[in-house]
This record gives sequence, structure tokens and C-alpha cells, in this order.
Amino acid sequence: MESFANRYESKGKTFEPNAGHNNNTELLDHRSLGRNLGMMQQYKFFGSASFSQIQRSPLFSSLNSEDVSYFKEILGDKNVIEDEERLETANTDWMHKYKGSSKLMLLPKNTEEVSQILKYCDSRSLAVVPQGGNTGLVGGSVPVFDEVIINLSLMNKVLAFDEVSGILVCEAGCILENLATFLDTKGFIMPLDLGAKGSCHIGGNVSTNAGGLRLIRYGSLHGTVLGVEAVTANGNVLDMLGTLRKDNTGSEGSLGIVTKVSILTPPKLSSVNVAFIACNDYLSCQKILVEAKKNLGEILSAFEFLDNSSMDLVLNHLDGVRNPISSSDNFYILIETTGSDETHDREKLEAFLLKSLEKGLVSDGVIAQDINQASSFWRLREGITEALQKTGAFYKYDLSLPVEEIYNLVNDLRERLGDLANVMGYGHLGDGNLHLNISIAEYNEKVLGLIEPFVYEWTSKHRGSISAEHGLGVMKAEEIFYSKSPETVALMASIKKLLDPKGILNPYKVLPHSAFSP
Ligand code: FAD
Ligand code: 2HG
Ligand code: ZN
Repeated sequence: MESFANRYESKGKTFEPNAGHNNNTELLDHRSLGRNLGMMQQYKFFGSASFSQIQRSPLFSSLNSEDVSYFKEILGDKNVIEDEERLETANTDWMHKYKGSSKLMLLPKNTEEVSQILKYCDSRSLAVVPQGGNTGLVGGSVPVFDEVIINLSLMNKVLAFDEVSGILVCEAGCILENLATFLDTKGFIMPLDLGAKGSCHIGGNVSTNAGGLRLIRYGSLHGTVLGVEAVTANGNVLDMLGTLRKDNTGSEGSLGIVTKVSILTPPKLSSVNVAFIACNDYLSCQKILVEAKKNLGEILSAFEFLDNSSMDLVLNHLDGVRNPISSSDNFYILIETTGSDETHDREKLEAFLLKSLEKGLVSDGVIAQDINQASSFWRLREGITEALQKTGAFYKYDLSLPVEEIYNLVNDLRERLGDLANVMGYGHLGDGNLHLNISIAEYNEKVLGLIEPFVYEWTSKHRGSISAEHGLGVMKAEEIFYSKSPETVALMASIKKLLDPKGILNPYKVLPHSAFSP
């Protein structure tokens, strides 16, 4: 039995029919073997071509009953999850694109438990996946094979808040929206906001260095996270809470498990205004951005864009949404201002819009009259990801590019794909971050071959990044060289080896396989 299991694990993959894998014999072999063994040493994916090459590392052990007993001893029975239904959810990512086959999820309640878990896993060479709210969009938060899932959701306490400095200290499993609600009562806000706020954890945000909707105003988490407490692979607790500037974000669970975070929060300001405007061409969008930075600089808190295809998608797939602009146009921009003087801020925004209309940059625009209307404008932009879920299938890219190049890529890809798929461009225009999404009736290897590596090459050629804010995860680990030099990748790998010599923390993610080859 053991030798069969190992043989299967080292081959290590099965494929969904629609993924179009061309070696059908291998596909059948793996499937029947998995069934016969009554085990699920397999992964399921749709998307990036190179992901299909991953094999389970023979260096990792397989979980046994003694391991489970040990975990029950330190965590208590109820926080050692073997229940199939709960594991099914934890093994599957938010998009239902990536699916692992972990047999165990652990729910530690404090740092000491995380430390004990990792110390044990390291000694046994058991691979693990740190998991927060499981809203990641690059397959980083779910196992690839049978890694043990360490979910931080029970570590959800606010530990301290200083009402003078605005510094919040909390556990990593706090849900972003809960922190925002807590801060609201104190007259402060979180310096980041994203569509997944109702589920994502601050620990997940920090570990992916999430960007989000207000980066243009409050900057990257690199600037606001003041410290973290993290546990390294061998169980050592690194207490860097409140002392260092953030220095380990973006590691995506591959260097340590973040257990606590201290973050600088800005005060809540009383006047928020949201405008939704339409414009005819992308050049106008760019000019409006320049003007907004000039004229609304100190109060500008979001500058988001979506194209007409994205708007159609939202209107067709989400309930209760409508385009506030009476006649449809090619591009839409959401501008938010946040300041402390309602009359002054509103006048400023109105004057800005009027000027943009006069200059012919804007074809139509509307300013929200109340908070409900403001939310309905935000829903059009924030709801795109959710609307995409309701289409048949989709390919997702998260790119940083010079602002002037952003829509050239959308157009080039549209031309390349013709009628084969629907290409949508939207994102954080103020930050030069394009979310390029391609929706299609069902996953299709031929279309994927037209998209990749084209999109990565295009981005690299224009000196952009293939991982603007979502991370590399498993989706893009092999593609890292499109935006990082071999020297940088080698250095990243050596840091990984230093902190996690056995490579048990989130294997197959972030760094390419070649980085660990002798
Ligand atoms: P998970 O998805 O659970 O994990 C993400 C990665 O972090 C994994 O590699 C995991 O191993 C690691 N990780 C999680 N917790 C820890 C921890 N405590 N210690 C160490 N590693 C850990 N992202 C943006 O940047 N900007 C957006 O605007 C944005 N909008 C989104 C909108 C929607 C609707 C959705 C579904 C996602 C969006 N995302 C966005 C992506 C995602 O929400 C973020 O990446 C978020 O930061 C992930 O947090 P999480 O707690 O869900 O982490
Ligand atoms: C957003 O900005 C998120 O809405 C998700 O980062 C982007 O769905 C996407 O591609
Ligand atoms: Zn985004």
C-alpha cells in the first residue's frame, strides 16, 4: 500500500477534463489509482500552463495516525479537523480553480500552538499551508497535494488600540471588515480596503502585501504595517511586533506564519464623496488621472476604472445593480475623495468634474447624493470579481504596467483572441494596476495557449510586473522570471532556505522549482 501511495504521489497529478491535458492514458491511470487507494493525492487546477508540471516532493512525509493524535493533544479534538465537508471547503480556493487533497486542518488558538505545530511538522517533514480567509486569487492558500492546512481563524482578537497614535495590534486571524468596524467606533479606519474584506484576514493581507482600493491614498502595507509576530518553520517565535518596519510581507506563507500584526491606522474623516464618470477613450482616462492628482491631490482616496465589457458583465450577472450614467460609454471611472470639510471637498470635486466636462475628457458623470448611492457606485467596481465567478470560466491576470500602456495590452489581447473569449480590463488605475480577465464558456487549452505566455511576455517587455497585488501563489511561481531577475530569485530562494531549510512552508508556491534544484 505504502509503495503504491508513494508512486502515485511522486507522479502526483490528475486533471480536470476541461483542462485539456493531452496525455489521456496518464490521466486515467492516476484517477483510478487515486480511487483504488481511497485517497485523494491529486490536485485540480484550471489556468496557468506551467502549474501542470508540479510533482509532490518525495522529501515530505505523509500524515499518519500518530501525527493526528499529537495534534489533538496540543490543540484539543475539536480544533483538529478531519471532517470531509470542512476539508472540502478548506482544500478549495475562492475561485474554485485550485483544489488540494489535505486530510487535516488545524485551528490553533494562539502563537504557542502555532509554534508547537510547526516544530512538530518540521521534525516530521510534514508540509503545511498557512491559510487565512482563503480569498487569495493565485491558488496560494490551498494545498497543492496533501499539505496540512493551518488556518488562523481562531486567532481573531484585537490586542490593543492606541487612540492617540492610531496603532492597532491584533492577531493575524482578524477579519479585515471586523477590524474596520472596531476602528469605526474609535474614529479611525483601516489603511486598506478590498472587495474580500468580509472574509480575508489581516494576516493574509500582510502575507500577500495586499493592495486594494485605497492604496493611492494610504500607500502600500509596507508603509503602514509597523511590526509582526511570526513563527518560522522550526517553531521559533519572532517577536518583531511594534519595533520594526514591516519586513516580511509578500512572503505568502512561505517564510513563516504571521500570528500578530501591528498597524498604523489613519483617523476617520467626516467627508467622503464618490463620483462615477464615463469617458470615451483611454487617453481621456489618463488625462483625468493626471488632473485628479493635481486638483484633488490631498483628498483623493480612490481612482478606479472599468471598461465597458466589465460594466456589461456586472450588469448581466449581479442583482440590483444599474449603470448610473444614462448612456453607455467605453470607460468608467470611480473617483472617491476623503477629507474633513464637506462643503469644501464637494465643491472641489464638482469643480473638477465640470472642468473635465468642459475639456471634453468626461462624457457624463454623477456624484453620489448619499451613502447608499456611493455604495451602489462602489458595487459596480468591487462586484466585478464576483460577477466573473458567475460566468462559465475565466482566466485572471494582475499586472502592474506604465499607465499609458495598460489598455494597449487589453486591446492587443482582444485582437489576438477575436471571438474566442471576452476580454475585460479594470483595476486600480491610480496605481497602474490592471486586472485583466478573460471569460469563456469553458476552460480551453487552445485559448490558454493564446493568452500565456503572451500576457507575461507583453508585460515583461513593458517592464511591468506579473504580480501587482495578488501574489504569485502556485499559479505564477514558475513565471516569476518575467518580472524578477535570476539574481533576485536566487536571493529569495536563499532567504527561504535559511528560514525554512526543509521547505515545509507552503511548498510549490511563490518560487520556481528550479530555485531549489542543486
Ligand atoms: P488567504 O487567501 O487565506 O491566503 C493568501 C496567502 O497568504 C497564501 O499564500 C497563504 O498561505 C498566506 N497566508 C494567509 N494567512 C497567513 C498568515 N497568517 N501567515 C502567513 N501566511 C499567510 N487582493 C488585493 O491585493 N487587492 C484587492 O483589491 C483584492 N480584492 C479582492 C476581491 C475579491 C472579491 C477577492 C475574492 C479577492 C481579492 N483580493 C484582493 C485577493 C485577496 O483577498 C487578498 O490577497 C487577501 O490579502 C488574502 O487574504 P486571506 O486572509 O484571504 O488570505
Ligand atoms: C479587485 O481589485 C481585486 O477588484 C480582484 O483585486 C481583481 O478579480 C480580479 O481580477
Ligand atoms: Zn485589485
